[in-house]
Amino acid sequence: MSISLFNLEGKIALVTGSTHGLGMAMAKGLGKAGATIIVNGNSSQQKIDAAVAYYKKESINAIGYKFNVTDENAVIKAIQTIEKEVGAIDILVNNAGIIKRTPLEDMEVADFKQVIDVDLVSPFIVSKHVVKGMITRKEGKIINICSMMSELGRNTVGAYAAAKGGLKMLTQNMATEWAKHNIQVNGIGPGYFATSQTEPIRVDGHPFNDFIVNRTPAAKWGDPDDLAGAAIFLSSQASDFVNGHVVYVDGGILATIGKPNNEE
Ligand code: GCO
Repeated sequence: MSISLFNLEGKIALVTGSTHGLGMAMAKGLGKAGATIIVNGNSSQQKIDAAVAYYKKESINAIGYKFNVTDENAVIKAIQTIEKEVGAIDILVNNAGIIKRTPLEDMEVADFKQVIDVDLVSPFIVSKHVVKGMITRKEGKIINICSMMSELGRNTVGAYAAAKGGLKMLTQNMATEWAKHNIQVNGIGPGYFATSQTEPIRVDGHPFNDFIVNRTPAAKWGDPDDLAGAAIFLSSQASDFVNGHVVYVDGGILATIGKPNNEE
């Protein structure tokens, strides 16, 4: 098998929310495979600059752009600037996302809408404006970062599950509409990973920590670097006939109904 199938030399990848966590881990993987990384965040320029410095220390070519992925005008402006200053975007990873853990009956409508806005509407907004260039060039890769919650519900994450379930179907529809332009749209569904987002439910002694380790056949939380392979595969020539799939990187958790606590 020629290793060039997975080579991303000369490609430009925009990874939204890539200043930390899973977005940074996937962007690092794409960078190590040769892609130039467009680093995005919306919190502070300082965080973006620190992330760019990290990528460069890893010998990855990276440039940072601060913009809010939920603001269509900001997205249009940012994509125009990126394509002028860096070049055409070959790979888009819609990773930016938030979660709010609240029982649905207690959740404010504004909070529900904000989760939907960031986790579902923004992948539509960014994809809509990046795909125009991909259609012109008849080539492109879009990866939507879905979740276990694209398949399963869990107490207190109803808004997030609704968004991520919708993102799975949006991925299938993007694949349906854009495959004829040689654009492959797929998803990555992370299982439970050790990140700042899961820190509140992972701290030692938290019941959820033991639950996940017991519920996951691999018997551990994922390491963000475990996502790099799926990101490289779905960004490379190796996936040129793969459309509309969500690749779950979850240690087997979705494959099983789990086991009794006292069973090995
Ligand atoms: C939670 C977690 C999950 C994971 C991930 C699973 O509260 O259940 O935050 O949502 O972060 O999305 O795929």
